[in-house]
This record gives sequence, C-alpha cells and structure tokens, in this order.
Amino acid sequence: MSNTKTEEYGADQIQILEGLEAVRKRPGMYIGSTSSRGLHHLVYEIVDNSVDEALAGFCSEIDVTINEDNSITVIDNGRGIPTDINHKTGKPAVEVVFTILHAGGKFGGGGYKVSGGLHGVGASVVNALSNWLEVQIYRDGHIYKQRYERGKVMNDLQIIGDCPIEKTGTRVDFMPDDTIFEDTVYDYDILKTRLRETAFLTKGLKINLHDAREIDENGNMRSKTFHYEGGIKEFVVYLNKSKTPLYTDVLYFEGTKNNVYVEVAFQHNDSYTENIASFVNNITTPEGGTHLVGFRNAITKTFNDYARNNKILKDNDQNLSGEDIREGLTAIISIKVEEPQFEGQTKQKLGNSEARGAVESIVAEQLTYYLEQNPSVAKLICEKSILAQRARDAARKARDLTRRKSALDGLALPGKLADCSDKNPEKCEIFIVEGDSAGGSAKTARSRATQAILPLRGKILNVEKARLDKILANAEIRSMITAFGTGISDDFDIEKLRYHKIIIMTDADVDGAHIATLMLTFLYRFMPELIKNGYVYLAQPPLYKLEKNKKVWYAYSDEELAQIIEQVGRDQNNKIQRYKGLGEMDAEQLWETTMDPERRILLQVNMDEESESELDLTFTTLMGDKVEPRRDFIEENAKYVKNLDI
Ligand code: TSJ
Repeated sequence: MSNTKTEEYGADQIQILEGLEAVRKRPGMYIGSTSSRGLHHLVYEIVDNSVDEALAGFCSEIDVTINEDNSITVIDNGRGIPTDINHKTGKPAVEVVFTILHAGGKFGGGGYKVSGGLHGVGASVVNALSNWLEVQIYRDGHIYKQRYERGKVMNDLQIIGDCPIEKTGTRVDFMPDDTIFEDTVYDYDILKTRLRETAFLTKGLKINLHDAREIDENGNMRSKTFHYEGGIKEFVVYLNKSKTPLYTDVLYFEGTKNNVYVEVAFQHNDSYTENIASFVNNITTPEGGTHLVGFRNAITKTFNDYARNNKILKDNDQNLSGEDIREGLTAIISIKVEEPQFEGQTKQKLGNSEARGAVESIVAEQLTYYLEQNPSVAKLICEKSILAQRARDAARKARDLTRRKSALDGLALPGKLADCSDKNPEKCEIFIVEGDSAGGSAKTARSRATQAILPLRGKILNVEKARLDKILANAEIRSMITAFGTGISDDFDIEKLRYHKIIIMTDADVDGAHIATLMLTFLYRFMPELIKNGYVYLAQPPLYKLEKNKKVWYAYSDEELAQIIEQVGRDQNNKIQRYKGLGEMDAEQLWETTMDPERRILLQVNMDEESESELDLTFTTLMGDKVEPRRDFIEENAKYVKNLDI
C-alpha cells in the first residue's frame, strides 16, 4: 500500500515533551481554532491515528459515529494501541499517548507514521479538550479500558473483559468540552466530505460514518460508507462526474524514489479550468509546493517532447505552455514522505526538495510510456492544448485592447452603473443587482453618497465554461471589472478597488442562488483577493412580509416567520406576503429590509485556507456541464448557497 511499514515498536519509543495544561490554556495553538472547525478537527486527529494503522498495513476498517449527545465514537480493527509499560514513565503506553503532549512516535522517528493532522498533535490534545474521553483496546485476548476527564486520568488502565485472541482494535469515545468550543454540535456533511477524501487517499480502507441523531423509519442511523479500491483514481472520476471527460482513461502513475512514495491520477475534461489537488501524507497542501512543481514540470516537458517527436508541433511552432496543457485538467497528486517540511505563512506548502525530483521523474517516465501506448489520447490532449494556446494569444490581444482603451478614456465607467458620490473606497459599497427592474428600485432606494448600484441583465456568463477571450468580451463581466477598478488576473491591483463592500443582491429563490453562484465563481476565478480580503457579501432579502394592524414585520426564513406569528398571535388579521423576487418590493421596502446598513443582514463570503480546495469542488459541482446534476445540486443546496460560508 505504501512505504510506511513500521519498525519494531515498543512503549519506550514514545517521546515525552510536556503537559496538557498548555493545551487547555491556548487551544487555538493546537487545533487552529475553537470554532466549529476546531470541533471537527478533534475527529480528524483521532481518525488519523487509525489511518496510520491502515497505512502500516494493519487496519482495514474504521467506524465513526456522531452519537445522540454529540459525543464521538471512533472504532478501528487495527492492532490496538500498545498497553505495555513505557519505561521512561512507568505507565502503559496508551496512557502516555493520551496524557502527554506530542506522545506517540510522531515526532520521534520510527514507531508511528504520520498521516494527517496539519497541527499533528494527536490524541492528547483531543483528550485535553474533552469533557471526558474513554479508550478501549482489544488486544491479546483482553479488553482494556481507561477513562479521562478534561485530560486527567480517572482510573488506571483496567482489563474489563476478555475477547477472542484474534479480535484486535481500538475504540475511542469523547465528548468535546463545551467550555472550550463555541459550538459543540457536529455537522454530518463536514465529516462526510473529509472522511470521503481520507478514503480516496487511502485505497482499500473502508470508512463508515454514522449519525445516531438521525434515525430513519426502519430504526437505522443515517450512515455512509466510503471504500475505494482505486484510491485517487476514483477520486478523479468523482471530481469529473459532473463534467465531460475528454477521454475515458484516468491516467494513474505510482512509484517510490528518494524515499518518496508518489501517486498521481489525472484526466482532462472539456472545460477550461484546471483543478489540481495535492496532498502530503494525506494532508492537503492548498498552496502546493515541490510535489506540485515536479508534477507540472513533468507534464509540460513530456507533452512538448511528445508533440515535437510526433510532428504535432512543427519546427517553427512555439512550445506549449504548462497552462495550456493543464486547461481542463483534473488531477490528484498524493505523496508520502518521512519528514514533511511545510513552508509559507500558513504552513500549507511542501518544501522537501527531494519530492520535486521524485514526482518529476516518476511522472515523466511513466507518462512518456503511456503516451506511446495510447496515441489517440495523446493526440486529444495535444490538440486541446494547442487550442488553449491560440485562445490565450487571442485573449492577450483582447486584454491589451481593453487596457489601452481604459487608459485613453480615463475611468470609463459602465453606463448602467449608478455610482456613489463619495470616493473613499472604505466607505463605499456596490450592489450588483439581478435584473433591471430591481436595479431601478435599488437606485431609488439607495443612499447616494456611499452606495453604488450596478444592475446586471439575467444570468452572467458561466466562466467555468468559456475561455478567457470570450469572458473578457462579455458585457456584464466587463461592467463589473470596470466598476470595481481593479483589473483582473495578472493586471489585478487591489489598491485600485473602488468599493470595500461588493454586495451581490439576487432573488431569494433557486435562480437567484444560481446567479449568485455564477457571480462568485467569476470573482473566485479572476479576483480571489476580493474574497480573501472579505470584501464580498451576499445581501439577504426577506422571504416574507407580515402585516397586522398597520404594523409590519419581515421574516428572512420560515422559522423566523413562525416565530413572528407566535409573537403577534395567529388570527385572520395577519396578512402574509411571500416575496418571490426583489422586484416585488418597492424602493422603500428594499431599503428597509435589504440595503439600509442599520437594519440589513449581510453574509460575508469567506474563503479560508483549509476550505479553499473544498470551495473549488463545490463550485465545480455547481458549474459542471451536464445540466441535470447541477440543477439537483442547486435545488438541494439553495439554502446552503444562501448561507454560503465557503
Ligand atoms: F488517537 C488515538 F491514539 F487515540 C487512537 C489511536 C484512536 C484510535 C481510534 C485508534 C488508534 C490506533 C492506534 N489504532 N491503531 C493504533 N495502533 C497503534 O497504536 C500501534 C499498535 C501496535 C503497534 C506495534 O508495533 O505492535 C504499534 C502501534 C503504533
């Protein structure tokens, strides 16, 4: 499976560093945050230990359960955490694992091999941050158990029963500490996404997720199993599911070099965007690093060599650029190294230099062979790359043109824009409004000094489905670019941004959600800095208006409407109007409910490091070519899109 077979492991190999009080004092240092993200991180920290056991070749199945009380149970069928006495501490190895920070061979070399956990701190941190935690070990025909509360040992490791000698494994139950976490309710979908990814990255490993809070009519828990014999090859199939692949094979190469185990899988689809996710020891590296560079170098070189040797590129033709070859490419790069070095501000970029050479030579060698064996696939990719190259040239010309034009015209703002009078970007906001009629109301309603209105007609271009030259020719998109003032892609300059709030205002229905998504896709692809800096917002128009005895209430959700009805009494004097679109509100109502900074609700669109790749996936599903699955997805998630916290 991989190169991580463990050496002889004993209780003595565990290193001891420091106590757990530090963790409770500064939890953020160990798990990143005490928000919902930190809460979910606890589960990954535990599960990663079982994944290590699977990577070592001793565990084939993991069960994760969200219990009714939001405690978590993780069970694996590995060898069971060692129970023998660690000579440095005089305590059972398992107790050391749970009570001493950084215990486990993670940092000691040998013993444990790390799979996950960006913060790589493990079981003791989870223990320190749990109201209670219980571990049970099936090993040597016995069932061992120990309980902890807020990191403190409650009893010595005990044998509580016997089991067949061949039954082995580890079970951990824990309850996150509600005095530490802001929110202690687990989200099934968050765990589902992450566990699916873990299963893709660990081929053959079966992971079952259960939710005891949701029981169906047959009395069964909501459950899902992830089990992929094809590993990352199936990951690529999954990512391209809503796309049209350019050829049927998923290319898959694997090998070990310089002590680096390398696996890559990829397939082109007929879109124009590149979707590459890279991992080191099952940890995502959103900022790439040496392994990604190696992959890029290998495919650029190999395809150029192939195209030259086979006269697809003539002597006078310029080389294909990496970007051209990666157009429409979906790829997973997964490597395993003994001592990963993470670099950059967020420690999400691989630094190990040996990884570049390893990935580069394994991919170049095996891809060269593959292309020779599969000339029709080779030809499809080369031809797509050549088209991409031509489009890129055309786009450059188009962009040069727009650049020159705006230089001549000064700030040639779009005709449809009703700009604000204040010129201080920090005070200014721009509403991007769906439809001319809502745009009209918004122009009447707005506060002229600081609020600008840009109405857009109908759906904007889906930038996932068009090449840059076409995108730049689109009138709605050009209006946005000129209104913002920043330029795009290489020319992008955030200093020139004219508004520090970009507010997308669409109808509160499925179409509105779709338009908002198209807009966010555009911003994400071409001006990600706007999202990263928190300048992008979604307006929240109300869903209902309730009128009674000349008083008016607005409700932004079904629950809120129910609350208001309860408050005012349920009788025939209640006049309830359901808003189907912004157009049904007059200017005053639009102001009161959605635009007035004193009263409105805005959702800020977030893109933080860890979810960056997830955002990509969400958007790809939303924006795929095949209309049907996309529509289902949007309908299912219309609410989610509204509450976008990507
Ligand atoms: F996080 C944790 F420590 F609490 C935890 C560890 C939680 C869960 C659910 C499982 C595990 C875990 C640890 N599963 N399997 C193991 N394996 C070992 O610790 C182990 C077993 C045997 C040997 C050996 O050399 O005999 C070595 C190791 C590291």
